[in-house]
Amino acid sequence: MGEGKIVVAIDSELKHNAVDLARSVSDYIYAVKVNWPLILERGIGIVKELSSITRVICDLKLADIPNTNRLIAEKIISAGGFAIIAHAFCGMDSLKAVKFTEKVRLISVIAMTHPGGDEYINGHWEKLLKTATEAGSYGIIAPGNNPVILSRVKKSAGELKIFSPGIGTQGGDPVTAIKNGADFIIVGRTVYDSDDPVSVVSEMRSRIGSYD
Ligand code: O7E
Repeated sequence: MGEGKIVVAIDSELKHNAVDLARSVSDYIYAVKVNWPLILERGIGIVKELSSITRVICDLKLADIPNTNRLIAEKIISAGGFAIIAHAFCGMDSLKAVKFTEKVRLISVIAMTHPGGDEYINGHWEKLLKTATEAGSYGIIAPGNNPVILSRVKKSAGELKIFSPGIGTQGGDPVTAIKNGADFIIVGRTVYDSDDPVSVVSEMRSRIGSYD
């Protein structure tokens, strides 16, 4: 398995087949993240396929009642997912239902990267962080393109791993995000829309190399 701080979000196969892409960049990355577009296209089997290449973070953005969250989480774990992303705003019981066994690595969303994030969720990150922590999260999602929130989250996050999207296309810079507290940066379009994903990822890895 590769190490480092880069998580590649594979949200589209318009340019590159997901399995080929994961294989080509696997030495430079920590994990791939799969979201609804890829799972709807390929089915849950893609999680198993990619798991033979690298860690697979399953970003289903679970945001439901506990029973439904747990049913989905069970499917993801049996498919071989490394971690599951869920929204913290549904509350403690819903998050705990995702972490139904010690085997689950739960990553909870506490703040977001897009402008709409400022309308609701980003004003509540402190409370959401508390819920995420008490639910037994392994990590949290905090915006890599928002230095103010990210650096505040870092000061309060304790042992939780911080995964930060918003790098590249959404304006965040990899090195700045890491300096502000990201343990891992999540990068999508900048990689999967590129003609040469290996160069993009290897250059990013060498830029952040001293922080690895
Ligand atoms: O902008 P890109 O193309 O680099 O893709 C970013 C990826 O991170 C994409 O899969 C998107 O769904 C995800 N993401 C955000 O962009 N912003 C957020 O606030 C949160 C996530 C994310 O992964 O959260 C998990 C819920």
